[in-house]
Amino acid sequence: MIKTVTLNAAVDKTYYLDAFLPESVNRAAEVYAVPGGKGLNAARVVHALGGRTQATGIVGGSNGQFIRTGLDAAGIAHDFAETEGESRLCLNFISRETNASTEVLEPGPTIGEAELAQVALKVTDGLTDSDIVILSGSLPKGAPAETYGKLIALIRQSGARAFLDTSGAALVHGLEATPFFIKPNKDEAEALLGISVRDEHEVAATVRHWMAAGIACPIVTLGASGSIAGFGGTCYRVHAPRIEAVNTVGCGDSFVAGMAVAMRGGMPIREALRFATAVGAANALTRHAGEVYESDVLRLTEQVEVTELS
Ligand code: TA6
Repeated sequence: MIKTVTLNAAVDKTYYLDAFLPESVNRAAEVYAVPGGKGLNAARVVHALGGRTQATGIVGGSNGQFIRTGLDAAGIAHDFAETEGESRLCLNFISRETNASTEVLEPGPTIGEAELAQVALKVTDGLTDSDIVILSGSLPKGAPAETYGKLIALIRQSGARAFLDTSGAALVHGLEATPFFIKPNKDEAEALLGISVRDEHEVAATVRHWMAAGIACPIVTLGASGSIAGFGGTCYRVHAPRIEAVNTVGCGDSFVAGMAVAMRGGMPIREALRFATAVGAANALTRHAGEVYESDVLRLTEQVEVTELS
């Protein structure tokens, strides 16, 4: 089982416009609304890749009901803690003229200790040492910065592997619980370590630092050019395939989902990195966040290069 935890779940609305002009009336040519938030994007991708998944986290109000209904329609199992507030909208405006994407993310509802206690029970319910739990996205208002750290400690007690995809203070405190997998980008890595990282060798040094600290699979993402990953004491340079992106929102979430599916399936690390990188790139070829086609993944996997860094 691959569980996903989205503590600040959203309705993701994507607007395609001929052009996106600030200080003007913009009329959308196309509008899409799907259950969103990084964890739910990851759940959709795990499901699309044939993985067994369950989405949990916190939802509320009519947007929360939309999220539940949307996951039911997609055939994705879910078990959320309910909050009184309204789950947020995350808006993405895409200009057809330039393909530029502008996101506006609402803060979402303020949650309390009761919701956090409820979601902790749902996260650990039935967990075994073969399971993976993906904890993704920003923390909602009211959730202490230590929230992910506490959940990771509970996950580790069950023997399952925790994949953490967040930023800022939530990542700093989450790291203290030694998750199995992290994927900060270069800026987040610099902020975490309080250093400036000039070249790939210095990025690799940060990956080695986190492996030495007990993170089994730390990855620093480098945007369109790929990533530098660590596993089993070895560092790898991963080169992403070149693609014509349609909508890049959700690529990071899809990459995490790909890594979880690969590692849950026992794929060797080089293959897992190629597969997950292809999944992230495949997400950019579709119009919606958290949407991939297996045919794209298979084709793109052949185009991903993984080399060992000495
Ligand atoms: O990564 C894309 C995305 O999941 C969007 O779909 C939107 O839901 C946003 O990120 C939420 O980000 P946050 O960090 O606030 O959880």
